[in-house]
This record gives sequence, C-alpha cells and structure tokens, in this order.
Amino acid sequence: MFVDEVDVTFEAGDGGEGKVSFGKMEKSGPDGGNGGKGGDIYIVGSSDLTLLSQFRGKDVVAAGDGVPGNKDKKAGKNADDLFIQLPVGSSLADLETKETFELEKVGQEILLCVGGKGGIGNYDLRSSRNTTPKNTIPARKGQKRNLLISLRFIADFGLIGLPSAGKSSLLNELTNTKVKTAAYHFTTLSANLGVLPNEKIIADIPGLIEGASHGKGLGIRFLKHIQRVGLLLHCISSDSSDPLKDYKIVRNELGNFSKDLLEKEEIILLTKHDLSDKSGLAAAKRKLQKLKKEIIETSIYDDRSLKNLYSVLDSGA
Ligand SMILES: Nc1nc2c(ncn2[C@@H]2O[C@H](COP(=O)(O)OP(=O)(O)OP(=O)(O)O)[C@@H](O)[C@H]2O)c(=O)[nH]1
Ligand SMILES: [Mg+2]
Repeated sequence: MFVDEVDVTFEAGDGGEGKVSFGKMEKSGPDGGNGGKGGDIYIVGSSDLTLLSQFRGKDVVAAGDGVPGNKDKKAGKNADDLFIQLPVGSSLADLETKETFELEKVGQEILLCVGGKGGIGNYDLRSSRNTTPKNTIPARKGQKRNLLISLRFIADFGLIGLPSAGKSSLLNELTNTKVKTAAYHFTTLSANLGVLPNEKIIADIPGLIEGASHGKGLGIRFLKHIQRVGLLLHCISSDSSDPLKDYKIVRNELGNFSKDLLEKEEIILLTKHDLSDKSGLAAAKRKLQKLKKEIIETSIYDDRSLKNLYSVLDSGA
C-alpha cells in the first residue's frame, strides 16, 4: 500500500575521538591525531512519490561515525554524508523540538542532522604552557531527530466527494492513469495523482462520508493531499437522491479538517449525467444552483463533457 506517513529517527554520525599518543623515541612529543567528523544527513526533494516506502520496517536511519585519530598525527577520516531522497511535498516534523521542514522542489537539499565534530588529539593541543598534553578534546555526538514525515501532494486540482461519486473514473479519463474504479464504496484507499495533457496535476482522494472527521470510513487524513490544490473539483453523482445534502456532508468534513479548505475555489461536477434523464438533471442542477458555484455535467461515457471539463481546467486555475 502507498505510504504517506512514517515515523523515523535520523541519526547523524558521531565524531571520531582524538588520540592521545607519544612518539616511540625518548623525548619525542605528543603525536595523537584528531578524530574525523560524523556524517551529516541531508534530505533531497524527488519527484518519486513512492519514496516513503523506503522506511518500511526501518525506524532508524544513521550516517556513519568519524574514524578516531591515530598515532603519528594521523587524522581519522570524516564519515560520508547521507543524502536521503524524499518526495516533494514531504513535511518533516521534529517530534521533540517541534521544528518543521518542507521539501517543495525537486533537487532541494536541507541539512537535517549535523554530524558530530571529531575530537582533538594531543598533538594539536600542544602549547607553550603544556608541551606534553595527555588529554584530548572529546568528540561531539551527531544530532538525532525523531521525525514524523508526512507527504502532502502538490497538485493543481483535487477531486473530492462521497464514495462512488466517480472521482477515480474522472481521473482515469482525464489523465493516463489507471486507478481502480468499482461500483462499491471506498474503492480508492489512498490518494492518487494524474498528469493532465497540459502537465497540471490532479489528485484523487478516497471518498468522504458523514463522520469521516471522527474516523468513519477511511477518515479524513487524506485531505492533507488537497491542502495545497488551487481548485477543488467537488464530484456529486447526478443520480443522487439529494445532491445538496451530499454536497453539505462533504463540505462539513472539509471544514472539520481545516477551515482553509472551505476558502478554496471550488467547482461542482455533476457526474454520471448519463444515468439521469433531462428532468432529473435539471432538478439536481436547480438544487445545486443555490450554492452559486459553477456546475459542470460530466459522464465518462460522454467525450464532449470530458473535453469541456478539460478546457475549463486548462483555461482556469
Ligand atoms: N454510468 C456511469 N457510471 C460511472 C461514471 N463514472 C463512474 N461510474 C461508475 O461509478 C462507480 C464508482 O466510480 P469510481 O470512479 O470508483 O468512484 P470514486 O468516487 O472514485 O469512489 P471511491 O474511490 O470509492 O470513493 C464505478 O462503478 C464506475 O464505473 C459515469 O460517468 N457514468
Ligand atoms: Mg476512487
């Protein structure tokens, strides 16, 4: 199953300890080298949305430790830095410090955990006051963070509605995705994306039901995927017995997730128009017109309606 939320601990590498040592010859002074630096951990934005699955069954990601210093003034090697690819749209919350990090662009790099500095060996600690130090400056530990990584899709349009309203069917028709569609509710279990011919991105999320914000059905956590869309496409089946009620149920759940979602621009898609006769369609439209929103009739069996919808998506938002 598609992963859009994980809890992972990132641990940068510890610094390698500095060395206390003295040359073999009598009177030869301190020659302990410094320790190497621990590896940093960077996160890097990627277009691969499936990347959170790399953490399945793995709760710690650790960079290597610096190598300890050695005799003969030999410094320990610095550990390699780790570059962890994460999908664009990932937001990382540090569960202790409450800091957050957002990856918004492909290739964007953020230094998340700093590797520990290496310790200083006794060679570098020589001074005029103390020509034979027998100590080191200890190495530093690498930075650790316990993170909740959650993915929010960055899409231009978002399909929302009750289960079986025809959201995934529209996604499939408008883009070249092949998301499962079926006559039963909750066919879609996780969010999907498709790319329109104009390269804009459209997101399809699982259906919402009354009480979803209290955990009914599949809940409302998928709504995070439409937090950033420019235009909501609210799908209402034209064979519904009460289209206005359908609309209100979904809006209520949106508002319970975040009032911001209610502020978004929205058009209504009166889907499956082939299932209703003219008078049924007119009645459904009349009821929905009270909302003073644009209403577009669609059917996956009516190419003209799909072209019309596409031209609206192409011209608008
Ligand atoms: N007659 C007709 N049937 C449609 C149309 N669009 C979708 N359907 C059917 O309606 C059913 C539900 O369609 P889906 O696209 O799976 O609906 P959904 O809104 O994605 O549903 P969930 O994922 O469960 O929320 C499927 O059996 C589709 O074949 C349409 O325009 N006309
Ligand atoms: Mg679906």
